[in-house]
Amino acid sequence: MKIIDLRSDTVTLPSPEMRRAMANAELGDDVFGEDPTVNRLQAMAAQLLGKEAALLTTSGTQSNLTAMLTHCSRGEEVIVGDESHTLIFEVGGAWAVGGLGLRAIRNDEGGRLDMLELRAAIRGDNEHFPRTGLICLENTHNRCGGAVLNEEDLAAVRAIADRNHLPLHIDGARLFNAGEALKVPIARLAGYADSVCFSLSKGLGCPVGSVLSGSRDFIAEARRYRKMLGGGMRQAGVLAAAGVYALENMVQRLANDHENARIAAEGLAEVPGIELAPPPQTNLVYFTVDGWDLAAFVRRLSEDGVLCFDEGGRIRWVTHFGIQRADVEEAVARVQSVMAAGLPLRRASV
Ligand code: TLP
Repeated sequence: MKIIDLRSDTVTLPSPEMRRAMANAELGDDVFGEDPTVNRLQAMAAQLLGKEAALLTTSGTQSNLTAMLTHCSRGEEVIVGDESHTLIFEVGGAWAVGGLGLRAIRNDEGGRLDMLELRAAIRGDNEHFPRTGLICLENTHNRCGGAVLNEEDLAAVRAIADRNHLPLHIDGARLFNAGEALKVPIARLAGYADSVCFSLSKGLGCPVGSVLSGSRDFIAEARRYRKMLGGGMRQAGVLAAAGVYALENMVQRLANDHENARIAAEGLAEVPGIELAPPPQTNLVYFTVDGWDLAAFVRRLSEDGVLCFDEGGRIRWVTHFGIQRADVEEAVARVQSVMAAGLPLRRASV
């Protein structure tokens, strides 16, 4: 039985061509700034994002924490969405490592910040208050179903940031997916933020890495925090070569992931007892399953070779480089049979 792994786009394995690029990478010591492949990746990323400079980091988590530490001083608050990855899944690094407060305000179902709450959350100049140091957005938004923030959404937050002289950071772990969904170059989306990071290790198919970008001064300072966080990586060109390969070859294919997510969603919507929550905009498909304990449903599906996660009341499927159209069709068929097998029991109990 073929295992269909829909747990995350982080499970992607580097292709033979990407491995070849890694094996042949020209290397140097990146802590001395001497790794030509890292320098090339950073220059490419900065250009794609329309920023002055960029920095290879070990992970999205390290990029976001580095950005927060660089923008803020100890004791300040970072405004984040209450469904944001930074708040929920990054081990509280801002609190623990940075002495920063995370001030959570409501995300709507589209991953946007509630504008009234955002305005109210920005601290006034009063010695009783911590200072607000940064606003963070997430694009695409993981827990809001892979929702895309468009330019209007971004401009609205930028205007508030400007009015309050605050920097804006975008966790763009899946920013290329947003660019693909909106059919705009990612520089247009990045242009609203002072700093932006994107993941190499998700839809782009690299084994490791994330890239943080911003102004030259911001990145110079971010290098120090990356070093503090253990991210000074020496001959990191082995990893950067995968990134260079990905930026040249793996961006176009994200459209397939979105198409496969749409096909999965259409198939799932036909299965009695399954409800999409919400319909997908990119490569993440969330759904609820009527009549099942979700942990039991995930276990049952894994026995049938479909791997996925229960993300707090919803199942998440992620399409990626390792998943073809036939795989999502097969996964839907396996869900259909699990649900059909469950139905007679439920009918009997009515
Ligand atoms: N997300 C992973 C898990 O951590 C949940 C996933 O499977 O989706 N920002 C966003 C929006 C993310 O989705 C992730 C990873 C990160 C940051 C962190 O990236 P890494 O895993 O490289 O630290």
